[in-house]
Amino acid sequence: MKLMTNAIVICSFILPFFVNAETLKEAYKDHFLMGTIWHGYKLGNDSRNRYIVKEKGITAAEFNAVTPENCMKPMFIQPEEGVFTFAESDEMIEFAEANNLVVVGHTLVWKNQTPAWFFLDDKGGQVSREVLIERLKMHIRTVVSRYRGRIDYWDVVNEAVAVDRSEGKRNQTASYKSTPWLEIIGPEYIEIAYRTAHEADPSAKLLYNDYNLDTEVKLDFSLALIADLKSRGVPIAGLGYQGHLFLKEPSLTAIERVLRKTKQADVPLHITELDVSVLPNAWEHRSASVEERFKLDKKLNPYPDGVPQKILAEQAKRYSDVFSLLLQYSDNIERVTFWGVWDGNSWRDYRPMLGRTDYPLLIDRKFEKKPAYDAVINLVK
Ligand code: 9MR
Repeated sequence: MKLMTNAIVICSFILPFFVNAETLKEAYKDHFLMGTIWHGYKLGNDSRNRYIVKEKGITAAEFNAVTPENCMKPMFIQPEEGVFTFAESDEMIEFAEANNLVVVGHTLVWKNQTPAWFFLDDKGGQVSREVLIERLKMHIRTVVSRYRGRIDYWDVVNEAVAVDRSEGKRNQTASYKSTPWLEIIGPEYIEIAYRTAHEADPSAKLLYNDYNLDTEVKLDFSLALIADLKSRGVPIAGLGYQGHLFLKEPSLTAIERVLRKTKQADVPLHITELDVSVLPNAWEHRSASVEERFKLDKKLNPYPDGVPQKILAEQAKRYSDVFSLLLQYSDNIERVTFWGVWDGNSWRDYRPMLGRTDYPLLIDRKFEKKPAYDAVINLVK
């Protein structure tokens, strides 16, 4: 009798876990990799992330790919010329290997989070083209060869294309983004970066990663850039569409166009930084003064103490619509990575302005699955 009671107790305790055992990576295993990020020791602006163990647990259970959120960016990995800090990246890769996660290196060449020394000479003036090319190559060679054979994909160049919207929606144009890389080296910096990364690790697949590819001129420019590089034998293996979405924008039509045109161009696609903000889009206020920000706060930060169920349901529907499209094009999609493990650690809370409370991911602030999680899993059940 006692044995039976024990069995019942054990079954009723364990069974629900088995019933709900399906995880994101298992549910999507026939379609694409499901990834998340390594937040590392950073939680917002705080460098003491008390939740890292919890984040690692969810990552190992639910995902099969991982991208470092910050620790591999130039300002962290080579803060001073010739001084490399690999400890956190090493730790992330060991964690990934122990848990069979595909590793995405992020990122080698970017405008942001690159220390000023790259672009300065010893007198504080602008560095010469030759020296900057050497620094670019040295950075890439050192970082990529350290992890040779252990990093599956690299976001080599990040966000190199800009859109000029000043002439209105109909007359947008895309061009190379103005950055010190472009100004000092010229557009060849892109080709040099891919060739150098390939030499340092011929087995790594090299991606070009950008946001707002749902803006057609930006998508077209990026695909033309990839086609041009490929035609000259530059090893580039795919396009990364970041996918920082809002509840209502961009439209599904614009998202679908990214999937369709990329497939037509025969360029494998990665969704690299997916999240769905439930807050108003505040990017136009990014340079707002503090006073202005206070005035805007309530409008731009509507759910500081909790998000209504109705909004979570809207978000679940949005995720479901987006994943339906991704499934339709899954033969050309290799990976979908979320930009965050849980709502309690998201860049959306501190960009474009500090102090908002967003709810963009599949797991909530109590580490519980949200309606959006169920919506994504239910699509493939
Ligand atoms: O999530 C990252 C955040 O912690 C950093 O402060 C920020 C700095 O610009 O970068 C965030 O990640 C970005 C990614 O590396 C590239 N695409 C846009 C992401 C969100 O800003």
